[in-house]
Amino acid sequence: MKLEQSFMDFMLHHQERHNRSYKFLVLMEALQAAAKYIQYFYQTGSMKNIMCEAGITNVQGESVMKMDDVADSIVLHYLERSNQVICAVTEEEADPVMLNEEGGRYFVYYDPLDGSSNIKHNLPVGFMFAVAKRNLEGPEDNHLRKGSELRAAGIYLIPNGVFTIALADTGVFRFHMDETMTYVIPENAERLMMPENPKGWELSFNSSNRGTFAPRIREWIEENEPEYAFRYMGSLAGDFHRLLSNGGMFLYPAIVNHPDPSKNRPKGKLRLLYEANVAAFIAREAGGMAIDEDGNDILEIIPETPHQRTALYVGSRPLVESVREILIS
Ligand code: FDP
Repeated sequence: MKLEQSFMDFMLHHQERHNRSYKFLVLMEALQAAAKYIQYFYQTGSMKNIMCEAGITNVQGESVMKMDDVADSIVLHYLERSNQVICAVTEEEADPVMLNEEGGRYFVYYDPLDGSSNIKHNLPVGFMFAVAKRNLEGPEDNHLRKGSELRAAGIYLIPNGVFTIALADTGVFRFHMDETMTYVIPENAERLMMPENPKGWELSFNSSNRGTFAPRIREWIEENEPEYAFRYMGSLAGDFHRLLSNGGMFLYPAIVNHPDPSKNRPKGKLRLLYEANVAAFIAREAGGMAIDEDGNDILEIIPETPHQRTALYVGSRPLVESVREILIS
C-alpha cells in the first residue's frame, strides 16, 4: 500500500524546518477547507442551479455568477474563523473586508473563482490567493502590499483537484486531491521549475483580441507565434496552470485599439492583487517572471486601489524579457 504525504504534513515540516509559527498553518488549513467546499459546490452546482448568472454585477461592473457568490461566502467564512487574517481583499467585495484587525497576522488577497466564463460549462476555474504578513517590527498601517512582499500565493484548480502553492524563497509545489479529498504530493515530487528548453513552450492569449493590442505587441505575436503551440481556455488559473509545467507565456495585453473605444482597457483587464500577483509570484518561484504593459515587474507595482487592473505578460524568462525589450524601446 502506498501512502502519500499530505499538504498539511508537508507544511508542518516546512514550518518546523524554518522555525516558523503555527499561525500560517492555521491560515493554510482555512484556505484548504474553503477550497474543498468550493470544489464540492462546483461539482454538484448544476444540480443546485448555481452555475448561472446571479442577475447582479460586481464592483467592476462584471456579471456575477451564483457560484462566484457561493465561493466568496465560503472563503470569507473560513478566513474569519481562522482568526489569523487582518483583512481580506476579494474580487467580490468593493472594499477590503476587515476580519481581525487587532489579532490577525496576515493579509489575504483572493479571487474565489477565477475564469467565470467557464462556470456554466463546469470547465476549469481557479481559487487564487496571495498572502502577505503584517509588520511585526513596528505599527501596522494596513496598506496594500506589493507582490514582492508576499509570503505565499496559490491556485486551487477546480474541479480538477490540483493545488499549486509558491512559498517565498522556497519554491513551487503541486498537490493532487486523492479519493479522501486530501491534497497529497506525489512521492519524490520536486520543486516545480518552468522548463528551460523552449521545445514545449506555449503561448496563451485571447486571440480574438489581437487586433486591439498595441502595434508593437501585434508585431511581436506575428513574429513569434509560429514557433509555439497556442493554448487558451479563458481562465487565467487554468491557462497559467499548464504554462507552469510546459513553459511559454500567458499574455493579457492592454486593449488600446478596440473598434468601440469605450471597450478599450489601456490599463489591462486582470486584477493586480489577486490575479496578476498570484501568477507573477508563482512564476518567480518557478524561475519565470512577469511584467505589465510598461515593462515593469508586476511584483514591484505598488497597489493604489484594491481592484486595480494591469496588463500581464507572465511565463518563461526569455520570452517575457523579449516582450519587455520591445515595450521599453
Ligand atoms: P473571467 O473574466 O472569465 O473571470 O478576470 C479574469 C479572467 O476570466 C481570466 O481568468 C481570464 O484569463 C480572462 O479574464 C478571460 O478574459 P477574456 O474572456 O477576455 O479572454
